This record gives sequence, structure tokens and C-alpha cells, in this order.
Amino acid sequence: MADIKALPFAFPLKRGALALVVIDMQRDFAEAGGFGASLGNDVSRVTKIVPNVKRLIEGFRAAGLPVIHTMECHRPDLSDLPPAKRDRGNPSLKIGDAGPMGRVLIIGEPGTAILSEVAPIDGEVVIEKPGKGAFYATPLGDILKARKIEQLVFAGVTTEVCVQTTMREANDRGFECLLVEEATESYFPQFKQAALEMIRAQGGIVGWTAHLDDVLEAINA
Ligand code: C5J
Repeated sequence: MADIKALPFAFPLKRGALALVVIDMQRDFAEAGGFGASLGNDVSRVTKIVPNVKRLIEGFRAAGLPVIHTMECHRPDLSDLPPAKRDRGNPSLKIGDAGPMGRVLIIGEPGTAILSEVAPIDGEVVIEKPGKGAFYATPLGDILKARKIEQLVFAGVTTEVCVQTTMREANDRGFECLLVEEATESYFPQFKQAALEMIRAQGGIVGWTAHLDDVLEAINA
């Protein structure tokens, strides 16, 4: 397995210790009528990266490497939803409200589902997370430890919120983290750019960034 061409320098791949984490590719963040749109965002930016995320997932599957999916979601009784999160920003649709795709970001509701194009297949881990970071109040850390995973490649949305939060959590836990530029997106192009630059600044203070083709070439080498 070759190193991945990346910034700020080549990412040293360790076969057998690498997994892909796909963050929150859910209908609620990508479709009209969902949570992202209710906050006034242009969700078409998210739908544009779906083919890239699909290619990345298929590349990992073809290489026999694990794919982990996350979903931002809450229990139907909202017991894992702090009022500070529910009320923030006063969106037209709050988490837990009934919307065009069912109750917003509630486990099992249609809008909470992962987009069909990038949906998990049998055997892939799906982490239901109540926070922005995927390690908070989830079994992700234990699952990665049990599987002896040391390196994480990241994709998904949104770059500066759930993706970056999870990368920072992972970095602090000792994982080597790489974000795939064409497989992540923000509702704000300037925030995506800033997040990419923050992650790889200061010698990769949070991790690495790389292009999709370079990741695919390396993992399938
Ligand atoms: C947000 C996410 N942006 N998945 N969630 O609220 O980034």
C-alpha cells in the first residue's frame, strides 16, 4: 500500500489499521424540506458531492477496508437533546418537530436516513450520534479500538461542523486523520476552505487533506 499524496506531506498508510468515516450524509442535510434547508442553507452544495462520496466508499469496499457511517440524530423522547441545541438559531423547523420528511433528526424518521446513493451495506458500522462530534456519547472509540484502527479517512458534511469536530476528537485520541477534499462540503464555501487550511496548518496540527483520486489510487495500489 503506497503513501497517499497529501498536504502538508504524504500520509503514511498502514494497511489493516485504516478505516473510512463518512459523516452525516443524511437527507436532512441534503434535501429541500430538511433541517439544513430550514436553517436557510443552500443544500445543493451537499448533493453535488454525493458521487464523490460514493466513489470513495466504493474504493474502500473494493480494497477490503472498513467503512463507518455516522448519523446526527436523537431519540424520539428527545432525552439526548439539550435545550441549548434544540433552540439555537430559532430555525423554522427545530430538531424533533414534524416536517415534510418526518420528525427532524429523529432516529428512524425518513429525513434522518442516509442518502440511498451512499447508504451503508450489511456489516458496516453505523454510529448514531447526538452531538456534532462522532465520539461524544457513542461507542465509536471502543469500536475502533477493538478493530485496531489507527488511521481515519474522513468524508461527509458539513466540513466545518460535524466533520471537523469529529476529526479534532479523533486527533486528540491519537488517530491519524485525513480529510478528502472533494468528498466533503459546507453550506459556506469559505468555511470549507478555512477548515481545510486549519486542519493541515502548522505541520498537520489536526491532520492531512488529500484529493479523492490520490486516496483511491493509494488504497487500491
Ligand atoms: C450540522 C453536521 N451542520 N452534520 N450538522 O448541524 O455538520
